[in-house]
Amino acid sequence: ILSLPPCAGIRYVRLGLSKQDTQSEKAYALARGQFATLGVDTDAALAKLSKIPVSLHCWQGDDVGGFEPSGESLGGGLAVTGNYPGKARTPDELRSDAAKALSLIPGNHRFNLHASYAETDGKTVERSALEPNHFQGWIDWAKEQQLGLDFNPTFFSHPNADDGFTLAHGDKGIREFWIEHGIVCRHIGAAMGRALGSPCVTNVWVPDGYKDTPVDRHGPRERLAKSLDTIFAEPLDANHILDSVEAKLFGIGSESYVVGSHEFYFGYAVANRKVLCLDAGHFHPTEVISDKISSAMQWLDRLLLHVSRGVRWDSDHVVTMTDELQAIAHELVRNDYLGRTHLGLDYFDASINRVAAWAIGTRNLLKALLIALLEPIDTLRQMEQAGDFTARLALLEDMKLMPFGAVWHYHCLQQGVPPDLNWMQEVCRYEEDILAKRS
Ligand code: RNT
Ligand code: ZN
Repeated sequence: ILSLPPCAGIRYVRLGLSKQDTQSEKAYALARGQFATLGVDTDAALAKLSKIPVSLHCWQGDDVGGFEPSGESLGGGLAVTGNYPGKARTPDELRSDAAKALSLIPGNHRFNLHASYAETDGKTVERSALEPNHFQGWIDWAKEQQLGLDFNPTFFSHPNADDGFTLAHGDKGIREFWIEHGIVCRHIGAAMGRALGSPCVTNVWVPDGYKDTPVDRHGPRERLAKSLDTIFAEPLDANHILDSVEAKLFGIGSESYVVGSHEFYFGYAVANRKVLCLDAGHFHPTEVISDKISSAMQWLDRLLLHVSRGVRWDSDHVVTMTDELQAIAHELVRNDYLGRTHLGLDYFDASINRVAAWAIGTRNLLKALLIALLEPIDTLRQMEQAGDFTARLALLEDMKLMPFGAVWHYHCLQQGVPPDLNWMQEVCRYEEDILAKRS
């Protein structure tokens, strides 16, 4: 056992379902019949599912490290735990790992980059001086892989962020450095969107906040608002870039006060017609974003979701098939919000194989969307409108054991992607051939 790679692929291979694959058409036909009885068209659901892009976050592949020559350690109150071998050390390794993950995920997706993943040929380029050409390698790769790109300025892991403040910093010079970073990143995002023919969601998240109780809660928020106004001052083509802003309740080192709170950014996004980013891990543990989506959508044109899984705190665990994940998917489908919602993932787990982490989280989000697309929503609505809450509850519960798995299995095979119990072998092989050889 000790000589096996950590992935223990040999044991997993035995779970392969080659026999069931040959019966998947039959299983799908049965499932299709069962859903049809409820008035649900499985073929239509799969056609819709195959068109929903998910933005895979580059930072799961290297523990939010990035490739700056200075190699600053992770800051901004973000923490990645674990030391699973094989983390990507170069942009090429990260691209190769991401391509492997994408080959295990049905559909056409996007890739979400941070400014700290610039390719500068080993030269130090200040964050305030980054240019689109520092991301040409990513743009070329995205073209080749037929991916859209999304982008984020990096307001952490930098000496100018060491005292916990960036855009809300009390020092004008430091504030201006970060404002400049925000401005150059919008141009980079727009260049990505132009090159790839698909708007690049460029998301601003800053860590600014205090560990302990401040006496001035107003000043930093006023400074943040002004900094954002300056960053967003130049109008850019919405066909190339969509600006979004992301709130947080607290972080490590900003337990008592976060400048960019939910109320702050909700107001900012409404007042300035920005995209609001809701991160599932950024609220009180009993608060859920699934209940915020339909409120936010009354006032906003578009949302960005950072689909994540908080465990006790904003721990960014791999997305699993939780009630909340399903609730999020139901909200998007039931209310027809998919066209106005950008789906991104945001978690970082270094204790497991990182390619598997991408595949597990993305596949789960797609499965949750599939479950939502297979809901007999018209029937449920009629029950609700008629005040028949007993029937509504009964049908919602009866739906839970419907044969979603057969539909998903068929979908994976149709899309040329290994189905459940078959994809992990690919990860194991990749680990043995590629990841295990990295020091
Ligand atoms: C941090 C935010 C933010 C980051 C990424 C790396 O709490 O969730 O989205 O996770 O920008
Ligand atoms: Zn996030």
